[in-house]
Amino acid sequence: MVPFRALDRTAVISDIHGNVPALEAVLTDIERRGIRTVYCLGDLVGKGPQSALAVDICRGVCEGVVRGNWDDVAARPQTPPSPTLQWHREQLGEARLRYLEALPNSIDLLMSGKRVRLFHASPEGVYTRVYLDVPYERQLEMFTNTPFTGNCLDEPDVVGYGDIHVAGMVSLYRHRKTLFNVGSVGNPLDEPLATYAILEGVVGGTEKAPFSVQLVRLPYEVEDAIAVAVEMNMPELKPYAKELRTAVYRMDQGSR
Ligand SMILES: [Mn+2]
Repeated sequence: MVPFRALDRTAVISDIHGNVPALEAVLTDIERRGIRTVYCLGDLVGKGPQSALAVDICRGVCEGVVRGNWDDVAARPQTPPSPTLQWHREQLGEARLRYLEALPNSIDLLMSGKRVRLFHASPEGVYTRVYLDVPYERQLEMFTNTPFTGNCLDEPDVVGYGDIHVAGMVSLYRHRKTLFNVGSVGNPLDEPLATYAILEGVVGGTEKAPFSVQLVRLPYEVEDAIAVAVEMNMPELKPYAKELRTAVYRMDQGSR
């Protein structure tokens, strides 16, 4: 039998969107499993009521955080100003907005000899959305090096991302690549459960060793999260509450 080094586990969370009850449920679950390294793939803020607290918690807990589209949009003043965005910006305050603006685009790790890349939406930028069930060639483009990801020597073997709020995994076996989406902690649009991923392997290791991706979905107090939004008189409360309860995107509510 080949002796392997002990395996490390890394949690990858994303799309918290100011939902602190969901974030706390996920962080408790991570801690209970004895996992100490957490990365966050962006969209800490917006949509939900507690953006400021979500930023402060993630900043304290996460080894690395990348910028999402909501983080990017919240960081700049709008012309003309959107009242909803303005509400979230006021909760955050100037120092947190500057923190969000300065977040990196992507993070590269080496795990069990595999190059793992983590970003929010796609290698094109935070605003280019790619669903998991796009054609094979489009899935493959998620592995390209671009000015946004930084032009590293090698393309990644594994890509993990957030943005779509739908967790899942695709094997691009013809190219020996794995694409996974970690889902959303605070605004899931697949099942009304807080979702995140766990990577297991030898961190920094170039040797061949086991590598796995696990998707975790866990119940949390959805009604507590809605109650916080009610208490804070958050704008766009109704569609938010319905999304949390049903995990159906507000634009699709009529058709599903
Ligand atoms: Mn998002």
